[in-house]
Amino acid sequence: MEWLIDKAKLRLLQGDITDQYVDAIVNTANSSLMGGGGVDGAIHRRGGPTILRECKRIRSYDWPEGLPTGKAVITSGGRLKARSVIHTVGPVWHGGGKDEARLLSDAYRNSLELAIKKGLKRISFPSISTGTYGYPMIDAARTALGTVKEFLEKKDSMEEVNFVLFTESDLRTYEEIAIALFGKPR
Ligand code: AR6
Repeated sequence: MEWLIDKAKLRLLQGDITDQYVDAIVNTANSSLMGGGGVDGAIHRRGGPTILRECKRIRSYDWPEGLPTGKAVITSGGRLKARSVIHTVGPVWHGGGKDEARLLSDAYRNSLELAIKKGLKRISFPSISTGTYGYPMIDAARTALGTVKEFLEKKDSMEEVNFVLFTESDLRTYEEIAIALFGKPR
């Protein structure tokens, strides 16, 4: 499904984020930036060792203590089809009372802001925090889509924002929330 928000296309797709041919894909990293499972594992596996090398450099120059939750950094895409990878850290779900929604929103907004700063116009997100970090899909979808909508209404240099959901049921959840927030798709 697809919507137009100001001048930008917002699309919901089912698939593997590492297949995306865009300016940047977003990685659901952890604060070590040293790789992991899920999206993070897939990106490093398919993107090759350059990405990890760049992450190590970012750790030693910019974030020696690790990348805080909600922040974002950028590396090249290595062997991926995507030109760059934006690494962000989503919150671990603790039941909703630990500022999770604000931190999740920060992860999306800071990723978009970094993309714009680097002149990148087409970006693909996975569903941040809804795997290993245990964030409930419905709540995550509401925050993810609401944050992107607000961002696109304020800034007009982004051309395309895709959400790549791994399963059909995750895609349906995002679609329901998107229809409630944006109205009928195009
Ligand atoms: N493409 C698209 N979506 C995917 C893919 C893929 N290749 N693989 C998994 N998903 P997760 P998190 C979905 O665990 O919850 C890592 O070990 C998955 O179904 O990747 O933010 C990091 O190093 C889920 O809905 O990220 C961190 O330690 C969503 O992507 C930690 O996990 C996110 O799942 C981050 O946990």
